[in-house]
Formats: sequence, structure tokens, C-alpha cells
Amino acid sequence: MANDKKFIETVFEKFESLDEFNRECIGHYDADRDGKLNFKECSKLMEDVFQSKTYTLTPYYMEQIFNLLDEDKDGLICQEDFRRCVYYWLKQTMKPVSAFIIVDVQNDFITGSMSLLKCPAGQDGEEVIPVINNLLDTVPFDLIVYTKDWHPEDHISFVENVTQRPLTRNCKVKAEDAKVYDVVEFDGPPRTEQKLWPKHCVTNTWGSELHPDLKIAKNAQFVNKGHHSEVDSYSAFWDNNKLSQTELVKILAKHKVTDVFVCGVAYDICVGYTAFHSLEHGFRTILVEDACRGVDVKAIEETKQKLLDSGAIIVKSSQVNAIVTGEDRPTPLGLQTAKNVALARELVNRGIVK
Ligand code: VGL
Ligand code: ZN
Repeated sequence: MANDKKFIETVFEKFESLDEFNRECIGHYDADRDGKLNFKECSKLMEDVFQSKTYTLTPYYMEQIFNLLDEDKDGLICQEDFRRCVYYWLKQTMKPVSAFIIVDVQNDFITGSMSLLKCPAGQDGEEVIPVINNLLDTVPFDLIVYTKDWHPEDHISFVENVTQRPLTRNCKVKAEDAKVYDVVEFDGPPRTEQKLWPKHCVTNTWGSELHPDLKIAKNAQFVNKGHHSEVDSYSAFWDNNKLSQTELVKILAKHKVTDVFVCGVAYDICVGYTAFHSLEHGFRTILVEDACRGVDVKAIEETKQKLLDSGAIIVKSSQVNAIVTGEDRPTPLGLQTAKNVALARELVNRGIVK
């Protein structure tokens, strides 16, 4: 209801200057009138910000966030803390900029040579398509990115190519016995551990095309990965040895993205790695679980747990719209933002960035 609108929403919608915003916020939440916000007063502000139906604001989150925003660690948020941290934290928390990254929804993973149906988990990759199409139709993402696994014929990950490169002496699997899903170690240089896959997503073939039923959004961006013969690239950010980067970070930075929503195939491989690297780059990272299918049930569970432990959240597609519009503000993302703000402040203080 409109008259239920919290003070923080109203002041955020219309403030003339940062100084005025800070004055008004402190003025409103500063119950003891000392010109600063103590933990209790700041908790009221946080309660107004995090009106989430799905995430509760526990003391753990409140304390973590408060400590990160309190720059001089005196237990009080002063004008200076507000100016240097709280505003930026509020801005990202209340008005996120969202990118939707659709990972590798390509023919080979759905009905082709690496069809997930034939993988140990026996999942049907095609099921992600209506879920993704519905999100594309209904959610106002600021940016949409499609990634493609994009390999040359002689790619290191193909089981068919295992005899093309010498294996290390210690490698337990011999080239002539090697089969799909075995992990081998190539001599290199550089020495490279590689899981073997059936030949898939060869550049400019049917198998590497996006599935024909997947909607292509207007103004979408496309990122290919895995085009170097000698190194695999599960993540859409980096190759597996972190030697080269794709254009993805530049694209996200250009659009001032704060939040990265990830979906597609395979959950435990390319979706998972992309989500981890998104966290590493400081993006608030949200995995849309019903829009993912994977290779191996145990690996899917491990990926999920590691992502949660690293600060990502895992949501259902029905939750996405409210998060993108800023109506639902998950507390773990608020904590992630506080960490980002504190890190940015430290880099500025140390003169590393201006
Ligand atoms: C993928 C294995 C090998 C993926 C790509 O897209 O998840 N998995 N190459
Ligand atoms: Zn691949």
C-alpha cells in the first residue's frame, strides 16, 4: 500500500543532493539525536530496506552489514560513513542493474552429441527453454547475454582427440583406454588436467547453434568461449587456466551491471563456473535453478553448496522479477554489496583506484 511506503523509499526517489539525502536519512533514523546511527538505529534502516518475503533479516546479516559500512569501526555510522559507504550500498541494494546470462543452450547439449539426457543425471536440457523464454518475456533485465561453447575440431577436451597430445607419465589413464568423463593430464606445456567430453559445439556447425526454440532478445550480446585448441573454458569469463578473458566483464562493466542472473546448461559445469567467476568479479550473483540442467547429480549438489557458501543465492524463476525490479531485496545480496562497497573504499583509500 502506498501509505505504507517506508521513509527510505520516499527519500531515495527524490533527493536533491547527496548531502541532503544523508542529512534526511540520519535525521529520520537517529532516535537519540546524536547525529550518528548506532547499531540499533541502523537496524531500523535495514529493516525498512529489506522488506523481503523470502529472506529474513537476521542479526547475523545486520551485524555483518553494519560492520562493513562503519568505516572507522567506532560502532557508529557518521556523516562520513554515510557519504562514503551507505549511499552506494543503498543505491546498489535498492536499484540494482541486472544482466541475464544464458549459458550454452546449444543443440549439442540438448539433443546432439553431448545431450544431457545421455549424461549420468539423465536430465532433459530442453526443459530450460520455456522457463528462459518466459523470463525473457516478462522480466525487465537491463542486459541479456547468450554464451556459446565454441570449439575448434582439434580441441583438447574431445575424447576423439586424446591421442593427439602426449599425456604425463603419471597420468593414470592411458590414451588408448581413455573414455568420456575420464580426467587425464596432458604434458603441455603447460601441464593441463582435462576431463574428456564427446566432440561437441564445433564452431559453425549445427551442434554449436543455439537451440531453435530459444528466444533471442533484442539488443542481446553474444559471448563465445573455448575457441583455443589447448585450453578448455567452462566459465564465460575466463578459460580454465585463467590465461585469457572473454569480453564478458567489459560488456557487464559498460552497462554498469551490479547483478548477474545465471541459467542454462550444464549446471555443474559451465553455469557453475560462470557463477563462481561472476562472484569473483564482485557481481551479486543469482542462479535461477529451474532454468538449469546438469550432468551429474552429486556435482550439481556440490556446485550449489559452494555457490551458497560463496555468497550467491539460488532462486526459482518465479522470484526473479521481484528481485530485478528491486521489490524483493534478498539479504545475502545486501551483504555482498556491503562487501563490495568496503572493498572499493579500501582500494580508493590505498590509492589503487580513484
Ligand atoms: C560444457 C562440458 C564441456 C557446458 C561445455 O556447457 O556445461 N560442459 N563443455
Ligand atoms: Zn565444451
